[in-house]
Amino acid sequence: MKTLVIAIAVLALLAAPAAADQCPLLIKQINDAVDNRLAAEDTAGSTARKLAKEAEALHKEGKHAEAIQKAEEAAKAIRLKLQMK
Ligand SMILES: [Cu+2]
Repeated sequence: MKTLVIAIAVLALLAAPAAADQCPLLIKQINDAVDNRLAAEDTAGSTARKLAKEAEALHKEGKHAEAIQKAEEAAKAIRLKLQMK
């Protein structure tokens, strides 16, 4: 049991850096997609940008899982499929 707990902790540590550089990539995809929209300042576009900004803030606070969730929400607003690495 103890071994399992340690194994999970090690996995979490290994997963953290991957998640940490995942968020900016997702946020960039959203902002690029909004930039490429014909009417970039439409409602969906500004919603996506707002959510991407929130994702960035969460990422900076080290809350990567929440940042990714926020990025996914942003992508959904503009029907963008995010490329996970
Ligand atoms: Cu992050």
